[in-house]
Amino acid sequence: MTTDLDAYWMPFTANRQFKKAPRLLSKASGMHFWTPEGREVLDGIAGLWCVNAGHARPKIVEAIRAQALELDFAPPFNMAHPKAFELAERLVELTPAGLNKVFYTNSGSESVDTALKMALAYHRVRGEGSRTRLIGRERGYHGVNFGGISVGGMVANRKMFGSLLTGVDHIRHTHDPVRNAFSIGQPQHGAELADDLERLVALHDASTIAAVIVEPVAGSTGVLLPPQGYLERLRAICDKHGILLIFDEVITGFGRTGAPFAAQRFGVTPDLMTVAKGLTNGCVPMGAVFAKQHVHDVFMNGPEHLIEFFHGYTYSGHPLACAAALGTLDTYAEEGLLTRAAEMEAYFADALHSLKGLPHVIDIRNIGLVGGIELAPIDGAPGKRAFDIFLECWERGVLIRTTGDTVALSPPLIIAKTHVDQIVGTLSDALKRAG
Ligand code: PXG
Repeated sequence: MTTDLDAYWMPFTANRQFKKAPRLLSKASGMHFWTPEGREVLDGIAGLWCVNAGHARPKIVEAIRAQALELDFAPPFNMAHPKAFELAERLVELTPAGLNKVFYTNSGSESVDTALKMALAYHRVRGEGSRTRLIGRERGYHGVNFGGISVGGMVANRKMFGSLLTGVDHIRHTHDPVRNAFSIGQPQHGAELADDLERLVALHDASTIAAVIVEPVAGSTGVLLPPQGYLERLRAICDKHGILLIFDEVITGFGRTGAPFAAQRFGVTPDLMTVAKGLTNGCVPMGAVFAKQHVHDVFMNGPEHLIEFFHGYTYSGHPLACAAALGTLDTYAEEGLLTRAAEMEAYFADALHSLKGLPHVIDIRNIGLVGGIELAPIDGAPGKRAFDIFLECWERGVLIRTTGDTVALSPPLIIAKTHVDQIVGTLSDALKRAG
């Protein structure tokens, strides 16, 4: 057992607070984690929105083990290994129509920066090099690399890091608790917020804009759903002005909203789509960008012996990641997990919305197997109320996640109704005790 916690500088963690009272996880299986002391903890957040098939699934474990023995690494530039192609073919069977080219990365952040670079290069190779502007959205989260924080909309992730990318602007976020609080599923009001893109077109001119990136459902910034008609309108405005639409599906991909991808759930297809997390069930780091055929094809016009896109990572399409992803896709398919959230949605929604009326609950949001419960902040201590609830749930054996004063839930898609009851029951007790 590790005793010295000093050397490890932890990511996105209050290091000093954590090290005074560490929360360690040392084992996992199915819906559960265990602490080193052997305490069982129900996983209400699929690790970190990634372990969609539950923990330690045999097909995935075996695929990784066998791959490590057979081929540990193959260079991805000018060389390849068979599973990278096999996986790509399998993936494009699942994606929305037309998104049939796959570029591999190692994380969501890398997927986002890859997609942004693809969008810029796409316009340039087709002779519209003036389209250099990237548009994000307030309250967006697109990982932590420079491209992602530039188009992202979380001030804490941006303010420390200088001038970021130049030529970036943001459309308004869609969170509107005054009109939409306690909506079940997609809120009714706010499709017109997509028109904010027209405002930016009027300001900058479409000829300067390369792409717009949004999360179909924003996760990290508090589970914000697209108002009915909003994504359709954004798609139409992008089409009208020749702007590429990028969906960041790092959280929503692989079954989270009840369809393989949120693009299918909402019936709106982007030009580029970023994924990570559920691609390998969180077992081996991997991300990907899916591109529409026409985006890919404009790159394929130069001399055949030249590299078409000067981009890639040493670990793009790593053999262990490809094997893990293939094992993951098998598990998803055998157990119908990519549509299971749709079957569980009504039960999950009823359970969540039963928390309405408990102390401090000011909004509840849900779609598929994603839930957000927003609490009124403590005066002068934003985030503290939700964090106290998180600690209380942890003590009572349920792992939840908080962002600001919103509790976020995103359980593994294998969840049973009894687990839903346990999560919501524990939250309910914690909320009542928080009084
Ligand atoms: N895009 C989106 C939409 C994400 O949610 C990333 C990109 C970056 O992925 P990587 O693999 O580089 O971390 C994410 C990551 C939370 C939470 O608590 C969510 C994420 C990461 C950490 C915490 O909601 N999402």
